[in-house]
Amino acid sequence: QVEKTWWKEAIVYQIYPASFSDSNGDGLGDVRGIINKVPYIKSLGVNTIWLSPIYASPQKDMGYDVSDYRSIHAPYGTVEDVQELIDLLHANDIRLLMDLVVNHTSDEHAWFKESRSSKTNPKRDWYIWRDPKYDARGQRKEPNNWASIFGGPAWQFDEHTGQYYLALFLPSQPDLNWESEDMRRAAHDDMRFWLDRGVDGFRIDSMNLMSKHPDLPDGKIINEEPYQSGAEFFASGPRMHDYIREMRTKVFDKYNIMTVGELGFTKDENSVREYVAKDRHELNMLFTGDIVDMDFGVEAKYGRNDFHPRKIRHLTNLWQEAMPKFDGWNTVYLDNHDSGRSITRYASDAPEYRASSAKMLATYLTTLSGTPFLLAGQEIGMANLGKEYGAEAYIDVEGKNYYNKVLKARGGEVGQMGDVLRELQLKARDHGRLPMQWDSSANAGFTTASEPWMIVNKDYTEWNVESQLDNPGSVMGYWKEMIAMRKKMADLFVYGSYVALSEEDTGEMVLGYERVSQTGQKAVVLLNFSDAEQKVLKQFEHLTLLFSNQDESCVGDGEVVLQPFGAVVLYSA
Ligand code: TEU
Repeated sequence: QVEKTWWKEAIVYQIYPASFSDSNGDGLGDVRGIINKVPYIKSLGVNTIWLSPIYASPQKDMGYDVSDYRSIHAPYGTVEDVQELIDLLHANDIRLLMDLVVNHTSDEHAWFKESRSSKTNPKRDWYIWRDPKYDARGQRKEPNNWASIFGGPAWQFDEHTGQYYLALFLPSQPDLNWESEDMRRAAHDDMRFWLDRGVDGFRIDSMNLMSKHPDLPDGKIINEEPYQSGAEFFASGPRMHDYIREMRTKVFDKYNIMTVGELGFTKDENSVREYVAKDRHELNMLFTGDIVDMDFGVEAKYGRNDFHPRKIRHLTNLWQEAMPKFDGWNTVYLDNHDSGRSITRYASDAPEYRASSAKMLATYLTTLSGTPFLLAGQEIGMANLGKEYGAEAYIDVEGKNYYNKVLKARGGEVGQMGDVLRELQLKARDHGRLPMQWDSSANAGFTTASEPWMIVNKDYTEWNVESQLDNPGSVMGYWKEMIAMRKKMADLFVYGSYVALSEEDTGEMVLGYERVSQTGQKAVVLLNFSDAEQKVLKQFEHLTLLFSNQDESCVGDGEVVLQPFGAVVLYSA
């Protein structure tokens, strides 16, 4: 029997602050913009918001480079505005999760400025500093061969003190040294600053990177590149779980909050168990990156690799079946601000299939065990920028770094970059950050400025909130019904057990599973991940149609006919 708690019943709506709603016409979203949209958010039925970082930041990585955890990036607003937002959300029974980015800071954070000022500064060991190495010819080298996740070396040389500092993301995002107790105490204080203001929890950024192997060994050589991943020495390192337990006992346990850890690189069941098994008392839930990586290349995100429904079957079964073994809990998500939109990547954004695809994926997200997370815009079927957009449309640092690296390797021949552009069109982080499409007016009603901070997808004239608001048949109408159903039938859809249907039962293009409640209610969910009709030849006795994104004639005697990207939920009480 699964224990009931509010965070298992949460339905989380992720807001990327720059792109949600601009209240003051400067082209950038802001806190006041979110405040203005609270009635809309409430109308969807979601009960929790995850807000990507809004702290003071030079914005080299869109706020994931924090220069002061206790103040707000001025164009977004003030701490008082955030307090107003928190109070308004609470008055509407909506909770707020903030993004906690404490694996690294900005190089403009006061801590780093002090740390880099001298080798004897008391904050020197708040970051990871090492002496250079020298090769046979006496050339200065990095302390090890690790690559930055955004390209290039993970070490940056600082002339002033003649040492390198570790920066796993951008050079301007130095990694904090969690081995320093003083540093940990300061981070804990900053967490309390927000919890004391009523924040209901944190999505913890790059959580499993906080503990590095103390010897910082060279990473395994896996390709010809000058720098190698090294993740085996910085992901889920030796003291990782101590740091989480300390955070819990010293900070989190004093509040009724929820925690969700972001875990890139940690993909095996046993490691995941250590973070979320109930008896470990660490995190409430986590994001295993694998579900957003299903079409990533073997070595790198932008390597070619097609999505196949078999992958989502494998990962869904893996995590749905794993969690109950250790009384753990998980998230259910397909989209975030770090990649392309799921409709484009895992279903279809072709005009004839787009709405069905959006609804089919909504069915997936709302009928599984785990806390669903949707990215703002998903509820109206927002998709990637189309193929008519060239490389210049992509402004995020991750995709740009990759593009420029390949361009250089190919001698600057822009004409030969078609394959890389295709990868950006699928997976670039820009797609997950597109301005919200509110209506069909200029710039989708996102801003009154003539120049929004980033490109607005021109499909907004057709795909926007206003056109779907009063339309029960729309993608938004479907999401609202699915969310309401999940809440109403929580014993089944939130707390029920999961039983996989095999590929033999459903055919390879259909994902199928059952949910069964304690009292014997049962749902069968069938999702067609292809653009062809699929027949599931199976007798589902006593089951009636509960929900579908296609017309009702789909259930026959001993067969269910799924239209392209069709979704069918059968039910028996
Ligand atoms: O992402 C962590 C991370 O590992 C990313 O590199 C992710 O794998 C990649 O973006 C996929 O394309 C988090 C945040 O979600 C991301 O926005 C930040 O840039 C990053 O941390 C650094 O804070």
